[in-house]
Formats: sequence, C-alpha cells, structure tokens
Amino acid sequence: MIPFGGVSMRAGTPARITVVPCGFEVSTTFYQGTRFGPRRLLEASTEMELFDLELGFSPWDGGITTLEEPPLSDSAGPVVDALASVIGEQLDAGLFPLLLGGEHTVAVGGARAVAPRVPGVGFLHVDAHADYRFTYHDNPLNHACAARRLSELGPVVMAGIRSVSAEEWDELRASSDIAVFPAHELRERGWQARVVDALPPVVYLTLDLDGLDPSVIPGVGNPEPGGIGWNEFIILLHELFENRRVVGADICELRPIPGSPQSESAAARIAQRICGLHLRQIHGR
Ligand SMILES: [Mn+2]
Repeated sequence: MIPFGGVSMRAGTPARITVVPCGFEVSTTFYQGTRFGPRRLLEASTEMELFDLELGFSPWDGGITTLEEPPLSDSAGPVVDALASVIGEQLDAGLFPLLLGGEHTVAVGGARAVAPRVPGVGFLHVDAHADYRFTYHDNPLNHACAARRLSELGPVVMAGIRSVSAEEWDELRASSDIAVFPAHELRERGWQARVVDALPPVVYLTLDLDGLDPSVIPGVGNPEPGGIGWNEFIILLHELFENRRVVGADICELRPIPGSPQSESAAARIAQRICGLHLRQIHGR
C-alpha cells in the first residue's frame, strides 16, 4: 500500500499515528466501489502539499505509518475482528489509529478496539444516514447498522443526519444515550460547539463521508443533498480536537468516481487535518 502522503516515516521520528486501510465492501446497497476508497485516498494524498497552511506545519514530520490492509473476506465478522485486533495493538502502543474504509461497517472494528481500552469513550458519528437499524438484510454488521453497533459500546452523538427511517427516528428519540443533530438543525452559525458539547471528554470519530455535502464529496455510495459544507466541517474538527481528547478516527464510504479526483482529494485533506490536529493535541502546539 502507498504510504499516506507518499512519504515513509523518517528514521528516528517517534511513531504517533497509524493509518489502517481497509477497503471492505460487501453490504453496499447502492453504487459500489468503496473497496477502492483507501487506495485512491492514499494515491491522492501523494499529490497534495504536505505542509498544512492553516496549522503551520506538516503532519508528516510527526511520525505517520501506513499499514497494509488486513485480509479481506466476504463476511464482515472476520474483518471487524481483524480490525479490532490490529487497531487494539496500535492503541496499546500509544498510537492514534486512523482507519480508512471501505463501507461504514469497518467503524465497528475501530469502536470494538477503543471501547474496552478507553473507559467512558463516546462516538461522534458524522453521516447523512443514521445507520441505526438493529439488523439489515439479516446482517447485524451491515453498514446500515454501524451506529447501532457503536451505541452498544458507548454514547453516540450524530451530526449531519438527513436520511432515516421512521422506525429509526422513533428509536433514536427514545434513547437517552444518543444525541442527534439532523442536518436541518445545523444551519445556524456556531452549531459545531453544540455538537461537541454533547460529547463526553474522550471521543472516537467515525466519519461517513456522505455526512458532507455531495457538492464537496460526490464520490460516496449513497449521496444525499443538504450536507455539511467544507468549512463548516473543518470548524467541527477543530472544535472537537480543541475541546475533547480524540483517541482514534475512521473515514469511510469513499467511492471514487473514475476520472474525477475531487472526492479522494477532499478525503485526503480531511485525513491530513485529523493527523495534524492530533499532533497539535499531543504536542500542545
Ligand atoms: Mn451514510
């Protein structure tokens, strides 16, 4: 696998962040292609400036390693288990895991690694879809159930939701461990602080890229209009890392559109900013 940013870690740099690609895709229901997401994101990351102008440094100076993909399988169980294991090893080594999907199911692997190691961890779930079905097509590890599985491990705060079934919505409103910020309630300036305020002190971020508006990232499996804009999302990331300890993250559901690098370029920039914000958090820069 191409290393994130196209650069291998410099000798002597302490490792801080591990990028874990996982193009798992089995239960995708609409346009397929998220299996190519991690590879295209990593390729796009080699085409961008490594210096982050807004942060004033290059996160690649700070010790980022990219792992090979874990073995993929036709069923989600073994892949989720493999991810939980490899991400658990990174957490035990004091590293920040950044998981690249693949369908949103991979987030369950990240969450199952984090939950037993980080007491009280909560999940920030950015997505167009609630992903709150108990099971879908008889599969509890379908991508449409991702947030439901996370909610079994800790409190969940959802932001950007605009596609939900009536049953999911009834259940979400009845749950005291879940706060939902639908996209139509994110129109006022400063909404990011309200979302972060709803989170516990320690957070794992799960980002389904369709949480952003398809004008920013059209390359997703289930695009929904009315999503979070680029600058609004960057403000959310900053608000999150400035006010909460973030222990890991995933970026899911990138479905590259052949001939248009827009989506993977935006996703690579998000990955870069997450790495930079993590380094700033641990180094206090
Ligand atoms: Mn989604």
